Amino acid sequence: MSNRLKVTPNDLSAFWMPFTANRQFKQAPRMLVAAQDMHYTASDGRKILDGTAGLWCVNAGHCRPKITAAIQAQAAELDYAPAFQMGHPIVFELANRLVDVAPAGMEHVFFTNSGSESVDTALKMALAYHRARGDGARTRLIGRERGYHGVNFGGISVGGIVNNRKMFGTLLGGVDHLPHTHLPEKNSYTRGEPEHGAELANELERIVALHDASTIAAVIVEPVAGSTGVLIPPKGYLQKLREICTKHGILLIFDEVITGFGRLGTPFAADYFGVTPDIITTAKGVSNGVIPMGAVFCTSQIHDAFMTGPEHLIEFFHGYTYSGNPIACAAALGTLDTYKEEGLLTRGAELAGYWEDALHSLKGEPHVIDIRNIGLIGAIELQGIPGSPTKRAFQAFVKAFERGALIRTTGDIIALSPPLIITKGQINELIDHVREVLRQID
Ligand code: PXG
Ligand code: PLP
Repeated sequence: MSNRLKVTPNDLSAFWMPFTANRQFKQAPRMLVAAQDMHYTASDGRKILDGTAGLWCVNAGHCRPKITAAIQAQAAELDYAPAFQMGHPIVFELANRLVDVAPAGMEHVFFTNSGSESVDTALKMALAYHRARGDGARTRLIGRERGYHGVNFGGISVGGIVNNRKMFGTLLGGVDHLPHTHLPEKNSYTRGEPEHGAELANELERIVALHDASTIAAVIVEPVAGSTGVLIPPKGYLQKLREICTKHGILLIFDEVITGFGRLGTPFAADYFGVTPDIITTAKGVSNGVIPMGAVFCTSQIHDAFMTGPEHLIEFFHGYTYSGNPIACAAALGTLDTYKEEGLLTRGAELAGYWEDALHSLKGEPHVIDIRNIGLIGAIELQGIPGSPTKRAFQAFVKAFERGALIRTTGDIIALSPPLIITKGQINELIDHVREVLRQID
């Protein structure tokens, strides 16, 4: 261990932590100081089994040698290069490699630094696409209740999580929302895709009837809603959404920030469900979470609509200082190499059945009211403590960390999404931790 790891921060006040109960955390901090493969090391030296791939991003596991080496070599060779009106070779190489693993039809890539930026990029791309085609009245954006699309203004506007929206004013105008697809009374304890609820896609027809299709630019949904507690689409739902969008000339955006890069046992959720959107947003797994990066994929139809007018003019007035940052590109190439060598983009399919059985073995444990799973994602929904929502799940999170497992909670739902390198033995270990925790909490 390097000396740096031995230093204990003695003043935690300067860092305003994101999505954290700052005052509570700073009274009893949980610190991670190192990581390797499936495990973190806590500051007291304990090994912590990573049940969440960090924040759904470390799909290849931690500190993988190819990724580390790629970053080190790139940092010493070309650290930064301007992204506007200049290029460097590996960003082009990476774009080609990404298009190769993306669903057929996704032929161009726009780079960002996060999922939130990918979402705002995709929304702007959709609006500008219609305008470039002379269909500039298409300005409305349709999201979904309980959707999470990051924290920038576009993303929270189309998103559907109340706490992420209510403090921040009027957001973007011209946004409407589909209903969420969570039907616990009909679909509890479903393994994989639920039977009931495909008809909820028809709500898009109602929204179209209200606003008229000629005013709607795009629909954005997570194929599987992650942050809001793992809501798996009912059988046929995404196909219906696709049909309705196509019928009305509305672009369909899949936000695959979580589902992209192997989480469901296929490279993308679009592959899993056999539904091709017009735009796919990604981040997280694109670079294994190691260096911030996001990537927005689109069809040639969208890209080519911009490639008109005088050739010396900028076609899309959008981009980030760090779009395609060379070190982030190197991390992503090292990540893609690791995925390929170890078959990680499809490994989830081999483990999904085992994962499903292990998760559902928690049925009947204290507080459990539903269990959901797809690919290498699982959710265990708990009965909340009356009058104190989130408290029970948070207790589970703290207890799990004390026992040596990192789990994630949202509301009173435990969400699990381990690195795709997890073994069957480690699946048992993770589920046993959760079982013991459920038996211990109030
Ligand atoms: N879209 C989706 C579907 C996401 O899941 C974002 C956009 C935003 O990405 P960035 O990189 O800006 O955070 C996300 C991110 C959780 C959790 O535990 C989920 C996310 C981030 C942090 C925690 O549910 N999803
Ligand atoms: N704010 C200021 C003052 C800037 O100059 C820039 C970029 O040049 C930005 C914000 C945007 O930063 P980024 O490109 O990293 O998103």
